[in-house]
Amino acid sequence: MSEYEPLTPASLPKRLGGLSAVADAVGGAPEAWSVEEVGDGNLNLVFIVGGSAGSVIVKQALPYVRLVGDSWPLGLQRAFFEYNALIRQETVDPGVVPAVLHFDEAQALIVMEHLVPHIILRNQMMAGDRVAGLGEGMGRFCARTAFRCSDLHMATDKKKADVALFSGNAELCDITETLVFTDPYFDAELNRHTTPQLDSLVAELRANEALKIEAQHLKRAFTARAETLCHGDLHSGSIMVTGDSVRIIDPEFAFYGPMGFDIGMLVGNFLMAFHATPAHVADRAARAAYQDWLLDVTRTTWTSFAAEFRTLWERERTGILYPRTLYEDQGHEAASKRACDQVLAEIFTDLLGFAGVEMHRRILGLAHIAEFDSIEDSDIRAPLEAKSLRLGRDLVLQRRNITDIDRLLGLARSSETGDNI
Ligand code: SR1
Ligand code: MG
Repeated sequence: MSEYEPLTPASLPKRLGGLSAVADAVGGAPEAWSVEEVGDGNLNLVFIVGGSAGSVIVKQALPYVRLVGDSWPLGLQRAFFEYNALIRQETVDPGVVPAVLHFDEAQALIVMEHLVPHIILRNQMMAGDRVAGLGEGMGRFCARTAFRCSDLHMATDKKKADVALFSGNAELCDITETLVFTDPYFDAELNRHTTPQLDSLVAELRANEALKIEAQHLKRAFTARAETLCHGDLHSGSIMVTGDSVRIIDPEFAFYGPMGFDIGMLVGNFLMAFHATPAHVADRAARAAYQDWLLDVTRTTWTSFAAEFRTLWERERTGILYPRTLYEDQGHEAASKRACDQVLAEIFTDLLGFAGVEMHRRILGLAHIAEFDSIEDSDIRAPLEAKSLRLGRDLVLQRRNITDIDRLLGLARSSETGDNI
């Protein structure tokens, strides 16, 4: 195989059956393999391939945006960036991402571990089911990738080479730059929202000049601050879980960006799940308990991030930034801790802003989330979406004044009261 050709369930066994990495993991004769296309994301083909020994996932990029169709062409190189992100994430936080079994750049395909019996976190949350260790695991992953892929830890030549490599993922960055930071704030062609119920709130947000300025400040951080390797699309559809296991998938949007980007997107998704819960958990007491749990996960995600980041700051600060020669080696341990606190405070501020724009784009832009879109009755959906829109606005505008996680959770709780659009 050299010239790119999309796989089909019928062609896959013949085309991949000769690869030992695949054949050994699947087992049996390729003609006997079961192949199912299960891609429900916005961009790619995803196949589950099963045989006598087990199963694997085959993910292949399509030359267009699947969500929109071939009217939106998209390069195939994202598979290369996803592969490169996966192998780095495996190094900095082993066991969290699926193992890569085979990568074919020309076919834009990755064969990887099939995570069984994991399901997408978004579906788990819509069912009102908990995941033990979710906040701890996600905070740790975000801290490890943020720290270990940055100038706090890496040799600067290697870090700069990675900045150069991932700067090639320009097409996918362009999607985020457009769909997250710009389109929600004007009447862009691909936008959609719950109408007519949200029309006046949407008009109010788009008329908010301060909000548009802040959204562009955040976009400038996204484009200019090549601090660390970000997953790039860390929402609840990029996380697979069981009741007590957390795995992270789909880093095709990987890029070098601000340390608060991934954790901010993630927190935005937890807060939207919090607002959507009344539509998915019928029993009043169970609903309140589940919303408490979501806020607890939000808290733990941040506290676990901060704790891990502090540990890495003490133990693994081997890069060019805040060198020990300036602090610990001079007996200035307190200054080193102060510097770490200041970096964490800056990350927290960014987190709030990125959470806010994520909440806006999932309600106003092209790519929505199932928590809201699956609510068929728009009179039920709209007030819940309005809560996320308002909280998102407050996070973007007030982020420099929201200095700790308790204040964020307090704002989330007060955004939950009242049913007005
Ligand atoms: C056109 S792609 C739309 C969205 O899907 C991906 O999962 C990213 O979130 C992107 O913004
Ligand atoms: Mg994805």
